Amino acid sequence: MSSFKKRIFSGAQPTGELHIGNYLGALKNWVELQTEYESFFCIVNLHAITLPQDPKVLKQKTLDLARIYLAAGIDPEVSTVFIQSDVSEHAELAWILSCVARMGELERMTQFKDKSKGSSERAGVGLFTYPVLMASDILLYQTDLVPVGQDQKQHLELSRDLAQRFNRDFGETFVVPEPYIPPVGAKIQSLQDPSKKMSKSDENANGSIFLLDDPDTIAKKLKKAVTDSGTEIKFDESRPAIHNLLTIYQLMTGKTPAECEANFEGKGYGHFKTELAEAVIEFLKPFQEKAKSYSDEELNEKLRVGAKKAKEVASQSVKDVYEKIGLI
Ligand code: ATP
Ligand code: LTN
Repeated sequence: MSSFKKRIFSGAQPTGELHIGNYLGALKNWVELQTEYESFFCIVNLHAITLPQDPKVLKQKTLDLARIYLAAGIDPEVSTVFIQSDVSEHAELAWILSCVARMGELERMTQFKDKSKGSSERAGVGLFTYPVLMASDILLYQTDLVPVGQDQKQHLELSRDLAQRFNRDFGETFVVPEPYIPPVGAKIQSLQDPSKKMSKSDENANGSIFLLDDPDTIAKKLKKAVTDSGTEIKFDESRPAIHNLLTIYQLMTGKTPAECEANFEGKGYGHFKTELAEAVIEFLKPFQEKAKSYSDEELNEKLRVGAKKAKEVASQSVKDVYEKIGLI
């Protein structure tokens, strides 16, 4: 591992099924950045349990997410890929940072407000302190850059605030991380409601295209996708449904916005949706084949190696923190 490279860290939760929003907003950029940076990609199973999970399903989903990371193009020979709970330092630093974070700043987190459905009486404490664990993930690796979708921006700001506060109170300890939010694709919207983001936790499966959906399902979901009034197929912010579908087309084909618009000039929505479905199916085909090719044993072995590498870095940070705050 070269020590000249800056670091990136990111993660996804092993809950639900990954959709093309997760891919276009996050994973695609992880893959693109992995050689330029020293990279750590984590499966954040401790974050997953901030909402109820079936233990057997969680275990399987954790391995399935590793499969998705690799199929998307993350190369475990280049990047460190691991499971969060295999590196106990994540939970250790989270406790320390929870003594640095303030109730007020956590109360302002919009994800907590959404996921607790406005009722803090019944919400788990872990759901409330979720962003502190996320800060721990990031700060442990002295991360420079965190590639995430738009929805994680507020959490990233909290991570920066906690790093700065800790550095101010105890002396230079943490790198203050920067978010990397892609200019296009940071917020892919639901196919059924373009005012909401495409989400794993949406009850309506027609709103999302999952990375492992078969061609028929993809074509059906796109056929049912809502459109706007008007007929032109153009990038127009005031027509969010078509804008969203065109963004997906743009990112899946690698065409420029002008090429995308030219491609559909004078064509109707039906034609556009068929061509979009073909592009998505074509794009996902090699990915789906690759995902099937890894055995559980192979994945477990790669994750074991990843955890070992991650722990070497994380344990240094925890030691430093313990010294700074007077625990050792
Ligand atoms: P949910 O989709 O249920 O809200 P999540 O955001 O908790 O799930 P994660 O698996 O933790 O999902 O997210 C992985 C990454 O995908 C994060 O960087 C997140 O910002 C990004 N992401 C999630 N939804 C979208 C979306 N609709 N468009 C772009 N990026 C997204
Ligand atoms: N909260 C993130 C997942 C996550 C993460 C991280 C992302 C947990 N720890 C550290 C980047 C860096 C989400 O996407 N829901």
